[in-house]
Amino acid sequence: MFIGIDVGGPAKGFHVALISGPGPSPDGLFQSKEAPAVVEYLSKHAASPQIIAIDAPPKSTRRRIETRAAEREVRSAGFRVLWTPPEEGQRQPWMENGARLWSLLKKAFPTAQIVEAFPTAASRGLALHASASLDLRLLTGHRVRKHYMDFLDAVLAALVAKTISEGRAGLFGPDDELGPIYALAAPRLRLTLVFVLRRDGQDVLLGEKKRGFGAGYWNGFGGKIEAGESVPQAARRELLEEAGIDCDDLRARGRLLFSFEGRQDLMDVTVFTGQNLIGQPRETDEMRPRWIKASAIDYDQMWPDDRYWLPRVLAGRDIEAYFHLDANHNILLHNIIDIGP
Ligand code: 6U4
Repeated sequence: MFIGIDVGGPAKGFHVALISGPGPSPDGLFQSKEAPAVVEYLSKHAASPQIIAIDAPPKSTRRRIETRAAEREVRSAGFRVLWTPPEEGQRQPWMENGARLWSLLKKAFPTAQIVEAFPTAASRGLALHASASLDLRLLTGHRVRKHYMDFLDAVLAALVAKTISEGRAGLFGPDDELGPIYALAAPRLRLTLVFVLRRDGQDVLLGEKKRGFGAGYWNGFGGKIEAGESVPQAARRELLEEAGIDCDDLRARGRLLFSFEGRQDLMDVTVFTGQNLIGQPRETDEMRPRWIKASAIDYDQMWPDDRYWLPRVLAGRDIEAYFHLDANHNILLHNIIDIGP
């Protein structure tokens, strides 16, 4: 039996998800504002839990002067963390709630492994090799809609618990003073992709990729971010290497996440546009550049996801998108969000 618990402040309380079957789907949800009620519920319905994953630290403050190692690692993986405050700092009510729950659960279930989880990571692609189906009948009850997001985080925490038992969970900060943080971590490859525009965006510089990943497709210019490089620095370096030009007004337009069927890792691409071209585009070993009318782009010659998101970027919108592709580059799942301006 695997249990995930989402911890909120006094108003929201605790959201609990149980996974008791062999699959990755929850079969029980529970909510209460009181930590003892959670223990009582679990004692009745989860008599021998193997792993309990809680999305709050075991203590609401830390002793050391520096921030927690596990939180720093989660942060450097690109995720927003809420820092555990130092002892003399301002305690956060949800962390106090969490610490109370941790100590009650340790007493009630001395043989269970109790861990800290980072479930909200699903939204940034940490959970890409995990999927669960949620039986919508579990969401019955006229007030439950208010709790959807918290239940989803509880389900994700329960999935973290299950993934730990399978040896597949990501572990951040093994030597952290309060213990490590577990997440459904997929290793990621950080990449850039630049579209240079001309005539106020009427023309866009595309290139035919001559070799390597995506060879044969027309695309913008970009590649892997190297160690020690910022994302915009990498974008300019790749533009120079692949098209022989520089651009000094690159602006990030969004983030694309790609995963592939049968592969664990994730491509995390930051997309830029710019207009201040320095130099003349020229063919390189990697790319054959050409100015194309934005209104006449042949999307059949590009990655199949491009038709979904590139028109938005060229129209000046900022986006976030996720695509899951099979080995033949068919899109199996997608999710596009217009984030402005
Ligand atoms: P090497 O060959 O190691 O120098 P590098 O130039 O560092 O490679 P590369 O060319 O493999 O990296 O980078 C892949 C490029 O393809 C990046 O600009 C991102 C882009 N890309 C990857 N998947 C894409 C997709 N599904 N749709 C898209 N661009 C994609 O439009």
